[in-house]
Amino acid sequence: MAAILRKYIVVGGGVAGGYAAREFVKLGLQPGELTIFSKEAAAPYERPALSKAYLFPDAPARLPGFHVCVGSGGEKQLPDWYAEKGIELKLETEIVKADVENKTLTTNKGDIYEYGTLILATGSTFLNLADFKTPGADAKGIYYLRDIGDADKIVEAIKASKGDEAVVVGGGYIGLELAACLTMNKIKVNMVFPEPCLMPRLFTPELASFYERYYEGKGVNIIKGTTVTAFEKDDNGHVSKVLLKNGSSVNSTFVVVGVGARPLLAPLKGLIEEEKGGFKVDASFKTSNPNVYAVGDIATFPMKMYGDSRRVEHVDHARKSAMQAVQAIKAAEKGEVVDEYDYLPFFYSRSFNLSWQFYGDNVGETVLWGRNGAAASESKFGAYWVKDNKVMGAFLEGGSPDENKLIAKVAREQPTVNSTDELVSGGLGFASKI
Ligand code: FAD
Ligand code: NAD
Ligand code: ISD
Repeated sequence: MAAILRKYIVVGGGVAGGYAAREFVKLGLQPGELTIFSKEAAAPYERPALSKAYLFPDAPARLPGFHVCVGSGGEKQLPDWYAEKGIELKLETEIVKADVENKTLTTNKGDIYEYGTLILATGSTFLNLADFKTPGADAKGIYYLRDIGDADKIVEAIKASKGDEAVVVGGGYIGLELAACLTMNKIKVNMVFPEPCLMPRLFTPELASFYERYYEGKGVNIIKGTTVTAFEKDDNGHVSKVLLKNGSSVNSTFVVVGVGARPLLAPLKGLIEEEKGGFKVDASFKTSNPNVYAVGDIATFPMKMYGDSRRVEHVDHARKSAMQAVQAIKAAEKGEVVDEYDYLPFFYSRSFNLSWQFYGDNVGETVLWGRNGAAASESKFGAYWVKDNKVMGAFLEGGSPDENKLIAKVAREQPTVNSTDELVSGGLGFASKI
């Protein structure tokens, strides 16, 4: 079969795929030059909405409301947008085979495409408790969340729940956001995670104590320091009880699991150099193969600010890395080079009436401001991370857009501090002087 030739191919129609399309259009794209393949049935959308407004009991977000690029204030790219720009958007089409010598890709439908330049944007998938061989992990009533299909199943389970308690497994992003959404839907939530505090990859115990108390105040039962050892099923194969390592158990017919993600490297795995679990790329997101770029969750890129290399599973980086790769590709065609990617890490979450943002690197000593010890208060508070007298990271709960910009500036500029007292007393005022 003759291969279908395309100047550019993007594999993955998620956040990075959608932002790459916009950047190609912005920089000049001829009809027929670009094909985007996505396993999903929906055109690229802002994935963060799935663990937030999509699950709200009132006026939930639904497509086409959150197609990219609305999450960053851009135009909403409906399927017609791709057609109007002459972009072939092949939905429900998986790339199952790649040949980097001949620059070809094979779809699950048997079509063969040949690319000039390939951008890989395949994202991640959730870790499944069945992979850890947790007994009963195949029971009905256990949900995971990555895409719209998963979110729809959770919406149906919320509708069908009849006063039973739910268990949320994991104290990371999915755990935090799903515990809040289920509670908003009047479902009693038990949250189980192995660490001593919530969101351990970012929060210190002191910082976490605020969120833990807030969640408990909303009725969430937090069970820390233990894991699920097994799920019991009823005669219909539906989960009925969650057994924990600490010897206790929770009767529950509704379980949501968020125990981390794994980057999807297939079908290029083994054909391109890897580093730290992702495809190794340079500062323009070019992989070890000069015709192949990798962006978003799957890319391990040079973190210029910190002199190391990292893989980042967050939306801001997915958007920016996609734009950087397309700019680099277009520049190379003119014999030019783009500035190196110089990423300032940015993580955020929203749940209940809470909204926090973090910028920079969470290394060194954490200095909390705006709260007296562990006394829970809904007033504004934050934290700075200080290493070798430099402020490396900044966190703010409840900040306005302008205030969040201030803490981003601190993390970017890494000001020197002589004493942490000035951070505690200055709080946000310290940031406003930078
Ligand atoms: P994705 O957006 O996952 O897109 C990858 C796409 O590629 C998918 O459509 C997938 O089906 C497709 N694909 C994979 N393999 C193939 C193949 N072989 N052929 C064809 N198509 C393929 N980050 C934040 O910073 N803030 C948040 O609030 C936030 N909320 C989130 C909420 C949820 C529920 C989830 C799951 C993630 C959230 N994230 C958030 C993380 C963020 O969404 C991801 O980091 C981001 O989507 C990564 O973009 P990506 O394009 O690399 O991957
Ligand atoms: P995560 O890495 O944020 O959290 C995983 C959590 O799982 C850990 O904190 C730990 O508490 C828990 N855990 C690990 N092993 C466990 C076990 N055996 N039993 C019980 N708990 C266990 O991952 P996630 O929350 O699953 O999120 C998945 C992906 O989605 C990530 O890429 C994340 O960045 C992304 N996401 C991001 C946001 C956001 O940025 N606001 C929101 C939702 C999802
Ligand atoms: O970045 C985001 C985010 O947190 C969302 O919920 O993008 C989405 C959009 O705002 C949805 O419209």
